Amino acid sequence: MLKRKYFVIAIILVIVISGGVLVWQYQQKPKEKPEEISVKATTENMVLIPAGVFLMGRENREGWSPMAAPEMFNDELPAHEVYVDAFYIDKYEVTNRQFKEFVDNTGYVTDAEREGASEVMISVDQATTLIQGTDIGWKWMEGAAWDTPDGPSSNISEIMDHPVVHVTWNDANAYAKWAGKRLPTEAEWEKAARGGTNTNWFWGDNLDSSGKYANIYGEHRKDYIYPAEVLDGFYGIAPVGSFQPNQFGLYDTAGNVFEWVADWYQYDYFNNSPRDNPQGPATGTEKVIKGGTWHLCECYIRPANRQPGERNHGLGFRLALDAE
Ligand SMILES: [Ca+2]
Ligand SMILES: [Ca+2]
Repeated sequence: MLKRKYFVIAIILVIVISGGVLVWQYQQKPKEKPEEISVKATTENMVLIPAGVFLMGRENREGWSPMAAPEMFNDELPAHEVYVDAFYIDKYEVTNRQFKEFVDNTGYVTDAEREGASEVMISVDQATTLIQGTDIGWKWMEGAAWDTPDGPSSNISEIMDHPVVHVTWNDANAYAKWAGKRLPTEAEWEKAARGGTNTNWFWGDNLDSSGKYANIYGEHRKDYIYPAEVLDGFYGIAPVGSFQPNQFGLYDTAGNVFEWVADWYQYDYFNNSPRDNPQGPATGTEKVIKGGTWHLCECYIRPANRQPGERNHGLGFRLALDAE
């Protein structure tokens, strides 16, 4: 009888212990990774920029700064030779339509939406910080975000082909990962924007007929009237591809909206940057933006121009992809 009792206890123990082991094993099993939501990267509407060297930064050339003192832009110095591998880059700035597809597919919430506000460019009577010499200025506005770019009562239904704005570097990077691409490095971006030239702008050393190529703020300038051939005809952001492209077939590398690149910003980075495929400083606090924007002057739309960025009404991005 006693033997049988021990046998039953032993069986129960075995059952309990194996049950416990099974539960433990289940708990140890790595949680299944949520499926990465990403679209297949294609090179549609991208241009292949061949490998090779170019002159990065600003040479000492006349003609580029009727609106600003050159010393404001000394982070563009010295001009130096840089080699970059071949890469693809978008012909156009990423549009509201494209960004909406990303948001619709992923449920992504931008930093401006999470924080509830962004910096809007608005007529001077409503602005808190004026853009000198113009009829426009900044206002930190609650409810402004990528899909409400002029504030909470606005929407993007009529401007789906405009570049997306009010996006942070992190927002742009999240979009890039979803698209299976990446932000261009600063060197890649500048090489692409230069279109094979060393001149102040991709069309030459003087403003000349810049209204054909670039959306800047001539329409808002009040204390200086630009020549008619510099005026571009757009008071705000233009649909992407509204102007003549550069020599590589890229649109809006000069103006329309500033564009995020991958690199951290460092004022004197060109003093010690590597020659081959520079990736920017290893660390930093702000990322670089390139190409100028619709609410600033021509100084900012030179390919050499570089500055740290913060999300606002005049800042978007385009993407790059490694060439095989
Ligand atoms: Ca304009
Ligand atoms: Ca641009």
